[in-house]
Amino acid sequence: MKPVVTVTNLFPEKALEKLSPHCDLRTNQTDHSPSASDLEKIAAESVVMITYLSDRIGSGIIDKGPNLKLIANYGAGFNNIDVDYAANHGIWVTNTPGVLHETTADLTWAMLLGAARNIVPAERYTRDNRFKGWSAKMYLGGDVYGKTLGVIGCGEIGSAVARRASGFNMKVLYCNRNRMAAEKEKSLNAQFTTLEDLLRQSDFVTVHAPLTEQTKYMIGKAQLLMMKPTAYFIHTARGKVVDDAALVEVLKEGKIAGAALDVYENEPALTEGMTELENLMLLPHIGSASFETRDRMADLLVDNVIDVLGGKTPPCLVPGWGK
Ligand code: 8YV
Repeated sequence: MKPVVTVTNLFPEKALEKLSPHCDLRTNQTDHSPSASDLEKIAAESVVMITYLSDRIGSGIIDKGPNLKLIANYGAGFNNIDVDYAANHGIWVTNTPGVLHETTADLTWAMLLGAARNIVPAERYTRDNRFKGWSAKMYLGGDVYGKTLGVIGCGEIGSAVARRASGFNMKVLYCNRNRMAAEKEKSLNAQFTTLEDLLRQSDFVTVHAPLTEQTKYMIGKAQLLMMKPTAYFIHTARGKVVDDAALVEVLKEGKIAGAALDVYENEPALTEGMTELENLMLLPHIGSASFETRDRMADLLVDNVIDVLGGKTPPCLVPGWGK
């Protein structure tokens, strides 16, 4: 009998083809995440679960999987999984590092430029046939070139965002749990600073910290109010790093110029007031959503699954597993 591998959501065909000779492959080719009780059933029959950020894999689900060997998360983030509980039960947890940072950095820049130059409201205005003549004050935004970029969390994605700033001749500030090596700082032309200094000095603040006990709600009203009134706030990391209600308040009160979000505190639900704000761009968590990157993520994930099915330790164990 081949080991059961279950994919809980849509997965690239090519990767499914690569995986299928190695296992009894069960797929859910819909974009509906399974309910908690369906996840329990999947855990009960699977040796490997291929999961998504929308699947909450806590102790209750893990307890239902006597044969579970691997939870392979399709993404770099893995805060949806109780990693310690899985590790204590001898279950590997993997993610997909090293393959999606450039794509997520591209989206971050699209959001930054879009927020600064009112791209979404201006496009809507034009599409709605409201453009009846040029006006010198129509959709004025903020300059990007030569300004200061503040990167909160300078891992793979934050670094890729910082690297792009040289093309815009920007000063780059960053804060991180650990300071980067001098060589890396030099190559990114980035200066290490405190969160407070970064917030006070930056024209664009972009968040790339993972969601952990330490980073939960690290950006609340007090932090947002440290920002310049002309500054923009970009967030493509994980919802609960930022207090969304506080962000809505400061945007409504005009305390900062604008914001762009790809992730939400209670995803997919939006916080009240968000949709009424013209100075807030809202995207549906598409940081890694390019054809090439989703294929790369799937391919890497499948390699990890094949290794585990072959009795090997997977190469992409999540940081902190078993610590
Ligand atoms: C994925 C992400 O789309 O990698 C991450 O952490 O947020 C996105 O790239 C998501 O994880 C899919 O499960």
